[in-house]
Amino acid sequence: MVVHVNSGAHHTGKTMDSNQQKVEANILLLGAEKVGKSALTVRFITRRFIGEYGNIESIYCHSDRIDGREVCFNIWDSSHPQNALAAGEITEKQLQWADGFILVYSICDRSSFSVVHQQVQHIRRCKKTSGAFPVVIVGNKRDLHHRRTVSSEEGRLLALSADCGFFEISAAEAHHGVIIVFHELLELIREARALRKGTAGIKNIVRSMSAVFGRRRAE
Ligand SMILES: Nc1nc2c(ncn2[C@@H]2O[C@H](COP(=O)(O)OP(=O)(O)OP(=O)(O)O)[C@@H](O)[C@H]2O)c(=O)[nH]1
Ligand SMILES: [Mg+2]
Repeated sequence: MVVHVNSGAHHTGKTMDSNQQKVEANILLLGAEKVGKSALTVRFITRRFIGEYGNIESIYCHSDRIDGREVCFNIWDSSHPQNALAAGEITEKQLQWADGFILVYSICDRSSFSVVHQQVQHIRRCKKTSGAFPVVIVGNKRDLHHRRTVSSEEGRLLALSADCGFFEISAAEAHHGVIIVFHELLELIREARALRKGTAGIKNIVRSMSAVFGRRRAE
């Protein structure tokens, strides 16, 4: 079950991304169990770290003003499937819903890094998301660096090889790193939209040109 929660002003307008208009972004948080998906989400929305979050799957709507523009974040804080065989699995519904992904692992939990590895491969294989589809990989629990089992280099290398953003943060320790993660993903989403728009524009020009020249040749 997915619970919908509103935070701040609620928006029902459709997604727009031209000057001074409202921007809406659907962000899906994925990753293994207990890596801090809910901690990141709650930190971003409330600026607080409350310690325990349960494992309720929710979609939060959170409004913000960034560079004078109104932004509505729809954040799906997913729960990881209990079934080990389904580890790394992303449902069709999630793929269709999301504009961008935050893939979270814990730097002290090697198996959670493997899950992110599988998830990033799954996303890159998917038809809808092939090409410039925004993903940010997050190594969480940086405050527990004395228990680290995944090096920063491994995380950075995975992100580089899959064309993703990468950050190591501590949702427990600081609010700032979490904000940067969400804002970076928003930026990538906006770039991807602009790219798709540009490609669509070029396709239309080519279509009209071939219609004109095709007709002339036939005359
Ligand atoms: N030390 C430390 N603990 C953290 C950090 N982020 C989350 N935790 C703790 O890790 C545990 C799991 O955090 P959650 O946010 O519930 O993790 P989750 O990925 O949402 O877990 P599920 O929804 O059950 O899959 C909790 O005890 C948190 O307090 C962090 O940055 N540092
Ligand atoms: Mg959770």
